[in-house]
Amino acid sequence: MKIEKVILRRLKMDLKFPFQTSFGTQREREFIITEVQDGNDVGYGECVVNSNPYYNEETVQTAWHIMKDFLIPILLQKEEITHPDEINELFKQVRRHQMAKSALEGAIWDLYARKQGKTLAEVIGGKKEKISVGVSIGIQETKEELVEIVGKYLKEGFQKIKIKIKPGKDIEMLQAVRDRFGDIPIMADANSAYTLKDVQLFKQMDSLRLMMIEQPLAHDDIIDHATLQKAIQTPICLDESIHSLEDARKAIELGSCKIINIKIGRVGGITEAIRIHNLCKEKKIPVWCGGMLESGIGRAHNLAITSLDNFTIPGDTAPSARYWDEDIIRPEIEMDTEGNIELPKKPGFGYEINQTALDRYTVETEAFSK
Ligand code: OSB
Ligand code: MG
Repeated sequence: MKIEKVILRRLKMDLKFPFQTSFGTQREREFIITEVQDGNDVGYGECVVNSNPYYNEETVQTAWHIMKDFLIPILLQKEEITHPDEINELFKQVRRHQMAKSALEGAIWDLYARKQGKTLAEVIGGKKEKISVGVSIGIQETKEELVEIVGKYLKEGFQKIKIKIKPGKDIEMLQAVRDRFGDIPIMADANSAYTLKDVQLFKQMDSLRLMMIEQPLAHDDIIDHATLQKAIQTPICLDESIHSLEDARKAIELGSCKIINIKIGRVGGITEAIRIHNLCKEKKIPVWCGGMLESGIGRAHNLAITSLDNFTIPGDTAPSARYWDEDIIRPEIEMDTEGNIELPKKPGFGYEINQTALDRYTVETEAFSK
C-alpha cells in the first residue's frame, strides 16, 4: 500500500438520548472520520475522541492537530506499507495521542482488508460469525427511571446491562435493578469517580453479585486498584488506565484487575488491541470491547475485533439505532432479539458509506496529499 491522500472530516451528530457519566452529560457527538486513499482503493477509520478532555486528555482539536502536523506527513512520506502492523512502529516517535493514531491506523487496516477482498475480521484473525452485545446505560435521575430503561433493554435482548454510577448514585440504584430483575448480568462503570476511601462501599457492593466494576478509581492508577481488588470479591475491570500492551502487562502482574475493557482508540489502534487480547488470553484474563458512542464506522471496527476468541464477555457494541436517528453506514448495524450482531461479509469494515448522511453531518473537511 502507498498512502497518496488522506481526508479528515469533522462530524457532529445528535445522540438520541442525553448520556450521563460521572464526568458529565453528553447530548451530541463530535468526532473525526478518516479516509485514506491508495489509487482507487479507500479505507475508513473513526477517531473516537470527544470535544472535551474529560474521558481522556485528547480532544477533537488535539487529534486533528496531531494527525495533520505529525501523523499524516509520516504516512504520506512512506514509500510502501506492506502490512498495517507497521503503522504502530511508524507512529512510535509521537508520544501517546492514542486516539489520533488509532483513527489513521484503523483506516489503513480497512484499506488493507479491502485490497485483499477480505473482511476486517478475517484479516485480524477473528473466527466468530456473530458476537454478543451489551448496553451501557447512563446515570438516571431516579431508581424508577433506571429500572424502566433496564426493562426496555432486556426486552430488546441485550446480553449485558452496564450501569454508570457515581457517588450518591450507586449501590441503591444497582440494588433496585437487582431486586426487580433477579439474576441478570449486571455490571457498573464508575469512570474513576471513587478513591480508596470508598473501600467499605465496594465491600457492600459485593453482595450485588455484579459481573464486574469498571474503572472505580483514578484514570491513571493501577496501584490502588490492586489494593481494592484484594479487598473485594467483585472483579475489577480496567478501562481508562490501559493505553498499551505494557499497561496491560503491568496491571495483570500487579493484580489490578481480573478483566480488561479493550477500546481500539484508547490503546492506539487495532494492532495494539490484538496484542492486548493475546496477552490477556495467555493470562486467562477475559476481555470485552468497550464503546465510545461511535458512529457506524467505528462500531464496525469494534465488531471486527470482537470476533477474536478471548472477547468472551458481551461488549458495549450496541446497534446503530440505540444512538442515532440515521447512521453514516448502510445497512445500519442491527441486533437480533437474542442480543447478537452478525458480522458483515463485505470486504473491509463490511458496510457501505451512507454518503448523504456523512455529508450532512460533516462540519469541516481537509484533504492532504504529498
Ligand atoms: O467509560 O466506557 C466508557 C462512552 C463514552 C466514554 C466512555 C465510556 C462510554 C460508554 C458508552 O460507556 C459505550 C457505548 O455505548 O458506546
Ligand atoms: Mg468505561
